[in-house]
Amino acid sequence: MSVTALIGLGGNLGDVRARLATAIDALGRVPGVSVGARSRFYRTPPWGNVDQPDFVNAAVAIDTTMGPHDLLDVLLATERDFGRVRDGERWGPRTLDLDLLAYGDRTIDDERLTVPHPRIAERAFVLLPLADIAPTLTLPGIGRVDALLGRIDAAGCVLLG
Ligand code: PH2
Ligand code: MG
Ligand code: MG
Repeated sequence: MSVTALIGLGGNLGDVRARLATAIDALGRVPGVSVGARSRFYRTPPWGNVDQPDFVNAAVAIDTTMGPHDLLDVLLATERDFGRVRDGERWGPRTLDLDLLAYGDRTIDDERLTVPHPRIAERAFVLLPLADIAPTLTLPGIGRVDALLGRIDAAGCVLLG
């Protein structure tokens, strides 16, 4: 049985766009993971801590036979493989961030994982790429991607050609 999971990708240190593309390829080589739809890439203003470089963000759909927590472990390991250092600074600069946005239609809330990602509805940098790959998806407890995107200000986010 495989489940479609949605992963949000981002980063703002170094050549992020190339790194995100390489990270997507690396995810596709993980046993039990196959990469489906990929969004375009967006340059987005930093959210949270605004005193840092712009981000590049994207999203991918994967089909996976892995459970959500094993998948989280894969995402964290992939972040480390691509130079991510967790220094405790919340919302600070990073080489690669891989967020599990949704896991099928499941809602999960435990000490390791909150799915769907709790701040999706506020974040153009998540919703814009998500709308490329799953505009009509309803995120359980949150809403439909295209409707959510219609409610927030995505000005300042730029599609990268
Ligand atoms: N990620 C954050 C904090 N702020 N801002 C943008 N534009 N894009 C991000 O991916 C991002 C952010 C924490 O994960
Ligand atoms: Mg994040
Ligand atoms: Mg993260």
